[in-house]
Amino acid sequence: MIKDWNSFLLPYGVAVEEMKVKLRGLRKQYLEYDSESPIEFVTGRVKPVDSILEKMQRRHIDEEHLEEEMQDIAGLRIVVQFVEDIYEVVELIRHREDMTIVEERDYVKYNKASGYRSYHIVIEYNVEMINGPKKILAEIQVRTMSMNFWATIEHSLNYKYQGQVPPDVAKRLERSAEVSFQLDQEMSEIRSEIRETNPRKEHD
Ligand code: 0O2
Ligand code: 0O2
Repeated sequence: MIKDWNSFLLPYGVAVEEMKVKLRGLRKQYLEYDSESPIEFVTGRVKPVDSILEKMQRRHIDEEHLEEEMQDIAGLRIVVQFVEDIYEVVELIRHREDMTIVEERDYVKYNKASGYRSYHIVIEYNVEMINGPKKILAEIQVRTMSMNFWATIEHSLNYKYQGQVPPDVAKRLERSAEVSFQLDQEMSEIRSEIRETNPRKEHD
């Protein structure tokens, strides 16, 4: 029985704060070298205890295996402009020495039945605590602004209906996910056409 959730969650909180700074640093670097950044913004959170308990029950995870089996206690989200930027950001993370990718789920190419799209990366991250180093797992979700718009609304509707979204609403959400993805593709096409007619130095 985890009696002291605060101390259990402490390394996750430290990790989320550190990773937010590091990932926001990527945006700063892009803007330093170019006038635009594929990364729009980065958010992060430690999963609230009630959500952890609910997920433990739903996924039959016991406390001894919580650290290995619940990969999103520490969650980071990177919101980018274009679909191609998702893969660029994933490659940036892959080459970092302070984050080790242990699992990847490409829900961009292979969307979920709900219509959900995002690229999920599970990483191992080392946190230096006062009593020594501690390795934790964290989930990074990389998605476009359009995917984020859809997921945020779908998430709140799910919450409102307590997971029991009426079938007609679910169908409309599924269709709107497709429309939203078409918008992403159209934006990418517009950008590449603009770049062809008006090439910038970096893309020559
Ligand atoms: P809710 O509405 O219940 O989800 P900052 O001051 O900007 O440094 P802050 O305010 O601590 O940081 O948090 P941040 O990074 O702006 O964003 C926190 C919110 O982003 C959370 O809201 C989450 O909704 C969302 N979020 C960010 N990353 C993730 C993630 O990886 N997974 C999930 N599920 N959500 C994420 P709240 O506050 O938890 O409220
Ligand atoms: P939160 O913090 O409320 O967002 P599972 O929870 O079993 O479905 P698994 O296998 O642990 O998922 O990991 P997965 O599917 O890679 O990622 C789960 C997280 O992705 C969810 O967190 C959501 O943040 C997001 N997600 C996955 N599917 C959907 C979806 O259909 N709609 C929306 N809006 N988000 C989705 P949690 O655990 O739900 O927690």
